[in-house]
Amino acid sequence: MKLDQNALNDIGAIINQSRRPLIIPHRTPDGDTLGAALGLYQVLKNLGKAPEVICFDKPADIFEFLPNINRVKVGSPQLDYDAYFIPDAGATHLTGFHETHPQLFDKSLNVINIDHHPSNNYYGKANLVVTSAASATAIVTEMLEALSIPIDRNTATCLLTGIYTDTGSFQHANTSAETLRIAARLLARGADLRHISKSIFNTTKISTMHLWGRVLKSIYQTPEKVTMAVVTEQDFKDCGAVYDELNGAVDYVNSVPGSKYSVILTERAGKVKGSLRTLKDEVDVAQIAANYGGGGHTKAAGFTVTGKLEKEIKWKVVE
Ligand SMILES: [Mn+2]
Repeated sequence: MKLDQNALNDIGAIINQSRRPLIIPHRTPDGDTLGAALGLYQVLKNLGKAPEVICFDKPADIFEFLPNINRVKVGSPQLDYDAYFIPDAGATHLTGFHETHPQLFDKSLNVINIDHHPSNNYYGKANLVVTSAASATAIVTEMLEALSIPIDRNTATCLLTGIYTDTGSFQHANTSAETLRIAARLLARGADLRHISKSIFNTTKISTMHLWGRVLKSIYQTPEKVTMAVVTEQDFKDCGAVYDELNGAVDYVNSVPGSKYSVILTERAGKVKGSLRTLKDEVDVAQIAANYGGGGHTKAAGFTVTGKLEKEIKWKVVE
């Protein structure tokens, strides 16, 4: 992975002079942003600093195994820290603080933007954006190595969690030889892969299973070979499930044979969200999502539009 040397120098300098850094994972935090945030938390603490982690949303229960997860505070930060790490936020609004805390994004503060999304607009004072990286945690790993900051066992578990979740347990197209080499180095430093895989992929709540049942039942394929699934607000209510519990269902929808790409449409508070995935080399779902004002990666993208879902039943006459 090619890391920008100027960005590395700036980040090294900011870390050196910082005593009280804040780490901000993106909202509805996933394994990558949390793994990066808590990995950074651990190394900064090991360096004798007093780091804090503040997130717009509460982390989902499946991340309870992550070292120091109880350090993640939910709320709105004061801007009196001397450094700010924002990992895995491909756009400023994904932090949840773009309107309330515009100073975070006008380069007046020591903001370190570490990300792998092509949509990233370099909003930080220092920007470590590597779009070829499988995850923000992979970039953090290489950054710490380049800065000669030791990675201990807890940090390794946090960082490997992000690589594990963003690659769909090393199954997605972003799993390169480099990704596996980075994962191997984290394993060598004591990362607990068994614990990660058990916590993330072999633990499913009943409400989640019920929700996935609704998703799977709704699957259909269009004549253009687009596999669709739909989840309404009522489905979430009926199952007692929250939005995060949808994670993972999209991979089932994407596994239908002959599918060009797959879309899950979900309804939430007057908005319809589309999650797009594809296993086809020649299909770029980021481009398709862009038609609806969204974006993302070539193999995994999304969009949000205002509206609600309405069922359309087609009738025909048969002899
Ligand atoms: Mn990520």
